[in-house]
Amino acid sequence: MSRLVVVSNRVAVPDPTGKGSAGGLAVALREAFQAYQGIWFGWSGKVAAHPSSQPKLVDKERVQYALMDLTSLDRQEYYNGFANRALWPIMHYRIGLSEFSRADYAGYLRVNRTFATALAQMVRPDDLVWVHDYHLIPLAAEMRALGLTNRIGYFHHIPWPAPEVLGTLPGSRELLRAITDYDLVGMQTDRDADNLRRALMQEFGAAQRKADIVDLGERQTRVKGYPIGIDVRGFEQAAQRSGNHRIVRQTAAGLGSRQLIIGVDRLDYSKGIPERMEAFERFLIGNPDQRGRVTYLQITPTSRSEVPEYATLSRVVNETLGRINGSLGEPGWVPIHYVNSTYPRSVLAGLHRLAKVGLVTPMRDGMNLVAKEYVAAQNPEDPGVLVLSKFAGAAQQLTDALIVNPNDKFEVAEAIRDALYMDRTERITRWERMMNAIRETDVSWWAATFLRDLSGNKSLGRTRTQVRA
Ligand code: GDG
Repeated sequence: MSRLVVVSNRVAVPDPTGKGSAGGLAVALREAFQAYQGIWFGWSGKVAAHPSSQPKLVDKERVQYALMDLTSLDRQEYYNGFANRALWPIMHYRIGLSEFSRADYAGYLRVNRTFATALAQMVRPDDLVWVHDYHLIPLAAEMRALGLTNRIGYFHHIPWPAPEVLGTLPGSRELLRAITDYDLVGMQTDRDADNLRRALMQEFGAAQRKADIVDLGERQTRVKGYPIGIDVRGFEQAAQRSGNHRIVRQTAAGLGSRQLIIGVDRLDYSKGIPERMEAFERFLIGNPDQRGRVTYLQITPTSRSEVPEYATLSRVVNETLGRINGSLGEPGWVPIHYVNSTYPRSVLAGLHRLAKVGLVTPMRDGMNLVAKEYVAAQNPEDPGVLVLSKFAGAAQQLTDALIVNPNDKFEVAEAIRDALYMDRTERITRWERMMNAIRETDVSWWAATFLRDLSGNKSLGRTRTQVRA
């Protein structure tokens, strides 16, 4: 039986106590690992002065976790540097925020090579290899250089920008070349898949065969949209059972008759948090009767705090928040509640269910799982309304949300108002359609569809002669 080898930047080894919340990818892959015996390879998250070239192995149920440590220079150059300061902003169309350094890029390639060398010793010829995300774009190329002819697939969790935007990044041509060493490349949306295919055609004169196969002469790569889903059933059940949770009860009691508006995002400039706060401010200014009647709760765990642009964002968010609460708040009413804690999924589900409006207004997002979680958590008899950015991948599927341009705070303010005033019949109709969409493409569907395409399409396999020296 062929095994499934998953590779991602960070590896989520299950908590020995069974507590703790499984991260998104862990949930996504849980079922895939039921169908295959598996290995999950990646960075342990730890830094060591002299890391071993072999991974530390931890066996848990059907999965063997293979954990690599990095040096602090690796972490700085590969992770904080090239992946998060150069690639992430470009992929999110923020050319001005992208900080390229040759040293970081060399570190990025070095860690990919180290991972490929360690993997090459573990992978058997008929194993399926599934690589995740922008930290590891060159991994297949490094594995091919070591002679591996396995089926290797790549899923890109974040947006893939238009060729003109990607082209501003030094090294992007090399990354494009490297991505063709995958047999299958999955994107969140057809639009992103189209962006990558266009870049390959423009840079290398690749021909497009059939709808989604790009032909570069000596090799072919399939580039296709696979919108990632959530565990709809699990989230629905968590929301139904959440009423007794202390934080959910206290939040409900604290609201009294006020309506709750919710936002849940990592502290990241792609999520549009200060812009959203300003849209809410605009809503309160334009609708003075709503003051004291709504509370906006923004849950924002901090992330990537070692990257300077994130420290700047943190300052901007705090200033915006302070200004709005100071100017519009009243004794006994704080317009925006902002918390940086991380809550268990069950609490998040319960808070989503309490909220009459889900505000998901990223400036750019590969998919945005929060949008789907908000929908799944609603009470079918009295669902809330999702306000969703047109620049989230989720907007391609959730067309019954109130779709907005997050750059226009007046438009977002109007959508907040429309959401709060929407009658129950319309809320139910919209919610049912969105629920159908997320049920049809839940996380099991996503993993199974990607793996079926990766394992099933014989024409995508490579022979040794196609492997570059
Ligand atoms: C990347 C892409 C793509 C948030 N706060 C807490 C918490 N979360 C959970 C949410 C959700 C997840 O984190 C965030 O997922 P998103 O999709 O919204 O965003 P990214 O982290 O940027 O993820 C994105 C995704 O990959 C998957 O492919 O959709 O576009 O950027 O599940 O609920 N979870 C818990 N406590 C929190 O306080 N337990």
